[in-house]
Amino acid sequence: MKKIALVTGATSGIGKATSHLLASNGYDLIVTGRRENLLNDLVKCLIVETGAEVLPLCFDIRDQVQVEKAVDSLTGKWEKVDLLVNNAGLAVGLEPVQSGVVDDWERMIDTNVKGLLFMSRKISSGMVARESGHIINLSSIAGHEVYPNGAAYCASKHAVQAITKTMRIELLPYGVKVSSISPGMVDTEFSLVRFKGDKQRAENVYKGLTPLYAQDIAETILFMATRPQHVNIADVIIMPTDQASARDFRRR
Ligand code: NDP
Ligand code: 8X3
Repeated sequence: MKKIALVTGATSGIGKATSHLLASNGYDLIVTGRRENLLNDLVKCLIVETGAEVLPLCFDIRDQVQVEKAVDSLTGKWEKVDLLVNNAGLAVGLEPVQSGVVDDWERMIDTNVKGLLFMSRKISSGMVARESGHIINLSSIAGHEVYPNGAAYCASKHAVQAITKTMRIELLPYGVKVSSISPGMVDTEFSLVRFKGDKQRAENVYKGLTPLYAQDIAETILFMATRPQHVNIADVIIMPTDQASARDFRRR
């Protein structure tokens, strides 16, 4: 029987590329996001291109009621999620704390931390009962380092690291793997979202250097997900060659 993967934030960027790669490599998929049109387009494309079975779940991960309703709607084989990729997340704004926008902080913390917890809570309970499964959390270089104007985002990704490490201990008795992947700069809709639709500012982030692409992260996630049962890749820090830290870049 094919394994089931659930990828949050599959409408764009890393989640979309990961969904394509998992579907091409023997997984049936549950894909989630808020933008229903993009989700439906993705489902059609995945079915045609890969022959995988694909189920869309459209909801806002910040809303616990929506998360519970969506996961509770799963029946039959879809209830048995083998791989959860906790990918949905975002940065909003780039401001020092003294002039930070509280709504931006709330969006980041509610999505990156609480949303990831809501999903993990619902999906890991089945993994515990079945004594099998794998959770891969999208962390960031910002989960290991900090940079000015990024307090709330860095805090949210440090929280992802803490949740990952805690869950790895909690799920140890049940043989459930918990991993994180911590990318540096990846060219997705991330910067467009961070700068609230300012295309020029978003493009400047990647100017003069070669960033990572979503496919690079998807390939690493597939590798992590397909190790033998006795191997758990705990965390992967993956950077563009043109980036040495959260603050050091080689631009030409
Ligand atoms: P994108 O903006 O391209 O994709 C983000 C995805 O998250 C979208 O599918 C979006 O779907 C989903 N999402 C955001 N908010 C919500 C919400 N409230 N409810 C449900 N889904 C939501 O960014 P990336 O692909 O780059 O980001 C994916 C992950 O990778 C994030 O966790 C990010 O922090 C992390 N990351 C990104 C890096 C980068 O440089 N790009 C580097 C390191 C980590 P929709 O809008 O349809 O809801
Ligand atoms: C995204 C990478 O450096 O913008 O997580 O925080 S960074």
